[in-house]
Amino acid sequence: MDGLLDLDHKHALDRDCMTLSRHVLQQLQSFSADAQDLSALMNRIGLAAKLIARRFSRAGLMEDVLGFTGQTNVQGESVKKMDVYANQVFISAFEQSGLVCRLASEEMEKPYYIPENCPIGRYTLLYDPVDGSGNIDINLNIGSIFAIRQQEGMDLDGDARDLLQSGRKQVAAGYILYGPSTILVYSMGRGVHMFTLDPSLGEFILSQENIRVPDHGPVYSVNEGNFWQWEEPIQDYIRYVHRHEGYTARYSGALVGDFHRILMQGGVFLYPGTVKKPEGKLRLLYETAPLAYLIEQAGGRASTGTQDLLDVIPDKLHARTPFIIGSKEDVALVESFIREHTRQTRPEAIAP
Ligand code: P6P
Repeated sequence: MDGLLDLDHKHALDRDCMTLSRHVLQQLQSFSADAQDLSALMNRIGLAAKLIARRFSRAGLMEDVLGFTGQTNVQGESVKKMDVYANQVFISAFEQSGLVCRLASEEMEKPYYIPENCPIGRYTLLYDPVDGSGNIDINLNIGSIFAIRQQEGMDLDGDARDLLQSGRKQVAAGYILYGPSTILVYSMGRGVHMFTLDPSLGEFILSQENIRVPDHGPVYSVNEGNFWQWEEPIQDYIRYVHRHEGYTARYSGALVGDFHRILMQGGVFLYPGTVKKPEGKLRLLYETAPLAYLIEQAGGRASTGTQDLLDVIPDKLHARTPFIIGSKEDVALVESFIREHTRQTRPEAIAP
């Protein structure tokens, strides 16, 4: 033996060494300054995830962690203490990083600028720091969603108009799911990859590469309590899955967990518009567009019902979209109900 490990042990060691930052460099097949920046950026997101996971894991034992702040955010939603904490974690993780000039968050009306980063840091981080915060106080799954875009132009007046572009401008996107284990799923346009936090190492270690969503799956995930608020074609789709074998309903009330199930097992998640709110509830730039980027990378689809989600151009930072995402056959089935309804009611609207 020349002092080298046998193959089994070496494979195990290599696996434990496939961290997030190393995987990014492998994905980009480069050690250039740009590649190093993106690797460092993903590593900071991993740090933010670890800090948030740590807080969640001890929330019930610490004072002043759970519950509401008494404030409402730009969305008009009651803000939880964990929302504020997690939002700040991402800001703190990127200060003095030289990587990210701006952060746009569900919790902040305007983008947050990190001036010391701006001359060099050309990236913007868009994120939902805690998605599904209603689940925090009852210890059910929650998530964080993120997208990375390159800053275009100087944004001198600080209104970040260059962010109002389609989701195809995303450089990378992903989410963290705080569940029985903490996992981080991301893509930089070369497939979808999953990392599992190894608490003994304090590292996210690659656990699954090149995830592909099945072309069809049994799950439909939607809040059926909104049934009577939906437009007719969505109601017709729900009646269809009620009457046909092979479908099962799963809905946790937290987008990241519901999406992760669809990514891994197939099926479709819907958050449609309602008569009162035709634009739906979920926000484009830091919820639906990042997940749409991932699902397309995994071989699936995301739609507003009438348009590919990644082609939507927002008119404001916190724009919302109706959301249908998952296996391509299941998304197409939902769209077929919408198209049939349009054919019957507004035939002139159907492209020849
Ligand atoms: P509803 C959580 O508040 C959230 O933003 C998503 O995580 C989730 O998918 C959705 O809203 C749930 O909304 O109306 O079904 O409670």
